[in-house]
Amino acid sequence: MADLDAQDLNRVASSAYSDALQVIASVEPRIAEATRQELADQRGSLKLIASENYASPAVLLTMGTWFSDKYAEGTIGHRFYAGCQNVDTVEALAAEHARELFGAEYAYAQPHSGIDANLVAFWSILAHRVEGPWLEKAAKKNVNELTDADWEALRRELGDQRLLGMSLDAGGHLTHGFRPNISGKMFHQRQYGTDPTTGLLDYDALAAKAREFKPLVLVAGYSAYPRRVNFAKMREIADEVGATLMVDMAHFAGLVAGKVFTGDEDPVPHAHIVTTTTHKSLRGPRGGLVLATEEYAPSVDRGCPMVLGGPLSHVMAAKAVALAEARRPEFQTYAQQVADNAQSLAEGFVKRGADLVTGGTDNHLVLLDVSSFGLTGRQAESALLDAGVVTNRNSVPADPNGAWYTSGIRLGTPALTTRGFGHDEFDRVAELMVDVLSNTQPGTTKDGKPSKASYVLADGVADRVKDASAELLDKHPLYPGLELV
Ligand code: DSN
Repeated sequence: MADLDAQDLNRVASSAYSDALQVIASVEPRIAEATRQELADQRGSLKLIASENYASPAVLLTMGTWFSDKYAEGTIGHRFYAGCQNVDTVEALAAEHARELFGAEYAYAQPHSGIDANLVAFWSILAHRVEGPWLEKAAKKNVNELTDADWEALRRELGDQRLLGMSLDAGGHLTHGFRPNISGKMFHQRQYGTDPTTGLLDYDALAAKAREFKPLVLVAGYSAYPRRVNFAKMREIADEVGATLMVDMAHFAGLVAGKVFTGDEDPVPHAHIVTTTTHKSLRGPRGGLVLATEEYAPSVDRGCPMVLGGPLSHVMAAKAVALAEARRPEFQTYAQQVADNAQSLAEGFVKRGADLVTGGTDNHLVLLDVSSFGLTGRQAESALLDAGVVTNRNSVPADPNGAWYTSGIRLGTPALTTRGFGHDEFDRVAELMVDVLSNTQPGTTKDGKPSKASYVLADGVADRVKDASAELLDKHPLYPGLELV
């Protein structure tokens, strides 16, 4: 198998998937049919969701096994269940690949998702910085030895800690201290934003806020900020105020793995703890991962039982496969192409007069402000979908339309780059999107009032764009050679 090229692998995967779908159909044919349809839909649309990708058949097939049936709470070699020797192998390999790929001192492959990874990180920081010293002072080995009164006092102290993270509308994530999210409730939180004129991070303003607020945790990283971050500066700010620097690199982990982000832009040498998902630009299975320095490793290793239950062993196996793929030289070529393609996409919009947050990009995503087309993000997202362009609406900084309707459309290049799209194709994608948006008018409610949701897409545009997209997609098939029978 190791000698098969991608085309041959897809051909071999054809029989695996075709047979698997027959097995599924023997129990619930509608699920088999939906699975076939999902492949057809993904093949036939321009996927520009910045957080999505197409994992390889090797990664996908790894998830469909009997590892799914095994409980394995605990850590490698120290499980609460018997018979975990193969799960130990899998988890150790996932951690080894992650450490080698990212140059991390320690890796923890158990989190099921990004929010799980972030919760593990938060509680590891609290355990290391608050609970540990508290127990030491009380000369206790663990919390079970505390009196009820001491336990209550420790709980109050754990609940009295501060977190500073990037605000959602500036491009941060829900889990970076957004008040409705658990991260905004378990910590006293403050948020930093971007410069209102440039849309860029203002490190001086951030440092001033950190000095005033003195957080225990400074969170860096983003879901919708189209620029690189200087993590060396972030670490300086964290050190000055005594904060732990946690970086959530879920969106750009592929660019770190692929050595596009190096030096000050690589979070791993600068942060105390780095979290990520494995399915976005990293192109693995849906899941989470935590990297840490030796100092934080023992507390991260307590992710289960601190935050997590049984790990998803089948997904950890797929993480190991995806991380092994990301260690290959061709992944670096892919990652560079992701960043180059984002530039092409941004330039394609700018030269056609569209308005981009920060004026461009230097990572994998572009944030298009659709208010210049007279549309909300919701209207733009829907009109684009009618034309076979899959995006997601997103707030822009200080968004007048709020987080539901929004004024932005977030676009990313990881998925279509996996299909083989390059500079010219992304320029054409920008052209097609501008065609849709400039031919869409805001609609009205049933009472004739202006609506933020309804829209009117001019006749013929959806078909015109779908035909043009089909030409691009046909030249770059998804899973070429994979045919279901
Ligand atoms: N839902 C992910 C994204 O789209 O960025 C983050 O959680």
